Amino acid sequence: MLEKIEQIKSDFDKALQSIGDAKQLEDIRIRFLGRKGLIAQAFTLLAEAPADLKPKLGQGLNQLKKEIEEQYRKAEEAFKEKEKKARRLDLTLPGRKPQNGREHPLIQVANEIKEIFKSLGFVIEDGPEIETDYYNFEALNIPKTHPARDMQDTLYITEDIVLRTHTSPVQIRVMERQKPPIRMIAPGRVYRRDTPDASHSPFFHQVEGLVVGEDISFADLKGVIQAFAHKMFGRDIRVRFRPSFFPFTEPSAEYDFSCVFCRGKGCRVCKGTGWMEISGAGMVHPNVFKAVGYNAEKYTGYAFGMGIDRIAMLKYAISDIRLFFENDLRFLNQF
Ligand code: 2NL
Repeated sequence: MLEKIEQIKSDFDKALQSIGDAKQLEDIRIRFLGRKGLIAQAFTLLAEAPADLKPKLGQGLNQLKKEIEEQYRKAEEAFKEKEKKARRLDLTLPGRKPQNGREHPLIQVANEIKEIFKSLGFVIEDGPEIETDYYNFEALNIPKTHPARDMQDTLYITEDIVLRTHTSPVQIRVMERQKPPIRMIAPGRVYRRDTPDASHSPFFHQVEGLVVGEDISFADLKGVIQAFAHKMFGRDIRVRFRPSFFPFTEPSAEYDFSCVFCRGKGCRVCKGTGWMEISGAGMVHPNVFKAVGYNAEKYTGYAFGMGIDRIAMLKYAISDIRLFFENDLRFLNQF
């Protein structure tokens, strides 16, 4: 029994040497001082010891218990002190650089586009992304049979409510509440029912422009698009308009910029043509003016669209639109 007491003492001393964390400290407490620990066990054995030895053994055990309790308390204190020190701020350590957040490249390009149009006298307007069939199609002279209304192209919420497929409804709402002159752009997110690939995404970003007044002409439209091209991509960029058709403009055109990569010489990106398609534009159709209560005899106006994602892809030579929406920091950190 005396040997056992010695054994417990030396085991305890050894255990104290190896305290690495709070769990090990607690394990030692349970192993030696716990309700079923080694000391409690030794007290149980004491009951079976010969009567004449009991007082001496009892004294020894009590002594052991006291010693171990005292040493444990000290070890615990030392451990806590050590932990506290470890947590103390070391001002000599080199600083850790926090990762800076930044604007998403599409936001940067949208802001750049907005600033350019602001400098040309345009005001910025916005409106809902969830629209009625009326604002998205009907008021824009898009007939019920038009393919754009097809379930294939439009994301429908109900028969009458859609995710806007362009930002034109914003212009309709502005014209409904304001008389000409109007000189505005509507930037924002638009939705199409598309399977994503390098050039398609079910949502993307568009800026539409609208100017309405007396004697607004197609020449004004050409001048504004040209000014935009020069401010965005440089003075050497040329602009061309080709005849086209949209239900909401008459006449309608599509416009191209000379290739921003080869500056019009012809390269892989422009497929050797020297030109890149940008978007569409035209003179506002009289039926659109009628829908918003404007006198189509008195006022004329032009409208145009452009894709923010497309402009950003040209500006930064990005070949896959999906990169904008994956939020991969290896991509985003480059802007
Ligand atoms: C495109 C490019 C375009 C418009 C948008 C517009 C808006 C109103 C009235 C008339 Cl309120 N037009 N917007 C015009 C021409 C082109 O977007 O290629 N769209 C299919």
